[in-house]
Amino acid sequence: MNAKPSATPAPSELQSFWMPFTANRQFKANPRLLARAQGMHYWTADGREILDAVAGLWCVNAGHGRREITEAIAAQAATMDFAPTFQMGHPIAFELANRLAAIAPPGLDRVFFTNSGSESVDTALKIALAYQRARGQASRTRLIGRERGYHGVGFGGLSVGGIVNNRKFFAASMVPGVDHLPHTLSIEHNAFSRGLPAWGAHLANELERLIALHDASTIAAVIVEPISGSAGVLLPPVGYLKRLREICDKHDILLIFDEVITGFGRIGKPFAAQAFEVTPDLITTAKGLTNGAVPMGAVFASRKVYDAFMQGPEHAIELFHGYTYSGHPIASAAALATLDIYAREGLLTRAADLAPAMESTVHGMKDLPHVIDLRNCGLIGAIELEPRPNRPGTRGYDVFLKCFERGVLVRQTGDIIALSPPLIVEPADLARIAEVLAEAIREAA
Ligand code: PXG
Repeated sequence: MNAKPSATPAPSELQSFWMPFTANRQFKANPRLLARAQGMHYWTADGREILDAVAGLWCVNAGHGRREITEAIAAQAATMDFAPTFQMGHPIAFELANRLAAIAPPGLDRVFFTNSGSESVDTALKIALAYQRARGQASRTRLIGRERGYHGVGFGGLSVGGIVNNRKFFAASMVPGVDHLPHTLSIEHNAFSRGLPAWGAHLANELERLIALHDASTIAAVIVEPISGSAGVLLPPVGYLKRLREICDKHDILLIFDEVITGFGRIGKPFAAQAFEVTPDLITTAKGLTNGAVPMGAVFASRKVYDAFMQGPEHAIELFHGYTYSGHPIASAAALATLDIYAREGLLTRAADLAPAMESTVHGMKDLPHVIDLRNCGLIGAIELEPRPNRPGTRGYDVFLKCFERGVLVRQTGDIIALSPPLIVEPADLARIAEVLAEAIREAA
């Protein structure tokens, strides 16, 4: 029942779609159109096969075109297309929440559904603020994010995020009372580290400095990505996340892990919280939840957080927050089918088995021209290139383009190339990615 790929549109037919995070004029003058996908591959509108080294956009963890997911979507659409979850419910959303609770870190078994990572982040921040108020600590209104953090594009996520281009146009509209930890990338100390870098756990102590400045009684929550993806794969130094947890505990501050990228098996456990053995109070997810097939996000909350809301008169709504499509039946069906595949094929832990192959793939690029750092963890990799004088980002873009022309899709952020292949990737695919990337890097020298 595969839909027919649509014919290649003429340039004049590309004008209406205002594309997200894209150089629209450059793209529309020279479009790269994907028309079909299966397994590890895309096919372009003109029929070229492209090896997907980024799981779409860090989301297609079980590979493309999984029949069980598409069938579940079709069956659910035919059975019940939509049903509200405001003062109503449908069994499949409850079933999904239970299934998610079963793979979550211990205690994080309350699940709030959203439609994207950005919505998950804004939901988690709102839960954190409302939680403090619910437990009688209404002065705790401050949120702490991190430089170079990416938490989506809602005003909350932008405010705690730390990517300057995303923030500067909206500078006057940031959520007030936000401060930022320093990021954890240090090429000076950690270049070419394999896995988590050894230097930098002390950077977590900057949280103590912010607490000393603002006072703990004003701080609601700290939010970080266990591994920053969008900013170019920034890894947590060994011991860093544990230290953040200790400081949050000491000062009774909530810790939120944004696992939109690391969730659902990316680094060898269902969640990074489990891989790094640090349990936050809230976890934000999206992407891999439905294998990217239908938009959906989920926020996992601890019992402590959830129970703080479950007081007062029983007829009262406890949290004034939610989306028309929270727990959408079709998204729920897609997520359940996705979790079945993850379980049957062992995909939530497969990245641990493949991590050594990924590590050698990435670190095999050490001697290529202009490579200034290589980073890896689980099935995430990054190649950082030296920027061209006065033209930052152009070398990275050239490498991205040359890879695409040679049939491999990578993700580029400035002069950093990120890799996050579907978790079904085989060593032969990794070898092909490495070969094409090496050629592209040499050519872009
Ligand atoms: N948090 C994190 C950690 C993310 O990585 C979001 C929130 C927002 O999710 P939505 O679903 O609202 O886009 C993200 C999204 C990239 C890239 O190339 C990464 C994301 C999105 C697009 C591109 O690194 N992450």
